[in-house]
Amino acid sequence: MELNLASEVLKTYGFTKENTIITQIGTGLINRTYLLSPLAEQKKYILQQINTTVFKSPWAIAWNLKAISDYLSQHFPDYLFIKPIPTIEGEEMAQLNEEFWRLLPFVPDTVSLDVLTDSRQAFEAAKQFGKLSRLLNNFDASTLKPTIPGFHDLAWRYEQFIKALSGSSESIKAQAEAQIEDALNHKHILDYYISYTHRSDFPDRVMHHDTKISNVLLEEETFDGICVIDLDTIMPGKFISDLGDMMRTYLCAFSENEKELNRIKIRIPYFEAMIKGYLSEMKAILTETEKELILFSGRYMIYMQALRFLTDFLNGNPYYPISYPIQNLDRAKNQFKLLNEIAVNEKELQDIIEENLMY
Ligand code: GN1
Ligand code: MG
Repeated sequence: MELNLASEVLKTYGFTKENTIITQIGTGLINRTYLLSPLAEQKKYILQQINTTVFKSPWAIAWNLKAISDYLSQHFPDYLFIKPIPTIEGEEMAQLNEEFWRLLPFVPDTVSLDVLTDSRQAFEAAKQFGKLSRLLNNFDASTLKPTIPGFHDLAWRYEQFIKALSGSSESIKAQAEAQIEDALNHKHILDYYISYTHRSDFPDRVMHHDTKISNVLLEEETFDGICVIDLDTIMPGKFISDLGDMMRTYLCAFSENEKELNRIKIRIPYFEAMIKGYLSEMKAILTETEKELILFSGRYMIYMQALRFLTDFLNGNPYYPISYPIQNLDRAKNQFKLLNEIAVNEKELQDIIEENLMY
């Protein structure tokens, strides 16, 4: 972080550059995150710059977090909700010129993982995300603001893809020919989704919208789930967003960046643990329609992410940072392979779901 800016931001929170150690942490693609260790305190903090290209109205994030945190502290005072620490002037965020920063408490004795190495981690993480939605079941989701309009709207993502397709050059399209075909061939996922959206028992709920494993803090020795973090995309959505993104990111031992496609396989025990963890919180409140869509949630999120990577590639990579030119195309390939793995294992996965819905 630029030195001048650093001291301005720190001052807003009552720290100085001289008495605070700052180190960059985190692996997210969107926000920049720093660990702040004031020399005079045991406590540490997380300082994060909000990416305003992605989050065009940062105050919407602050609004949502305040509304949810007020509700939770009134109804579930023991729940650990990581809300921003106000500036010394009492603001929810620090605004410096066009930049937005916020300070969060660092939760000691916890770890955040980048990959799951044990199915129990899938159980613990899924339980944490399920718990957040369960505690907010009676909270009026419509009072929240969309922090990214259309974020998990598959119809909009598909439209963006079609638009990118018509705007890209023949040579780019030739490079992505197979993935474009995959995207078009899987449009039935969108049609299926649309056929459900008007059902009255497919409610908007409060969703986290970014349920990857690094967004759950686990106790560092026992690996018990402690809390969820990265709350910028908490907003109204369908339950398929959270469960689906867990399927997308927990089931394979390799991430969306893996290029060796025969490594993209589904770990069935992780699926089972994830379903058990999520249902341990959500089974009692999911509607019949939602229960029907459990496995579909994975298809929905994996397809959407494949479309997003492919669209970004066709557009010249304005959104997802890349370390080589065709990385977003490779990521799309990876996601289409994962989508195919869901289809290959469908029967077994659906049996697991049904078994766990029964008891
Ligand atoms: C982005 O920055 P990160 O890694 O938390 C993206 C998610 C994608 C993910 C894919 C705001 O999340 O929706 O699933 O990349 N977040 C936003 O890696 O676009
Ligand atoms: Mg995120």
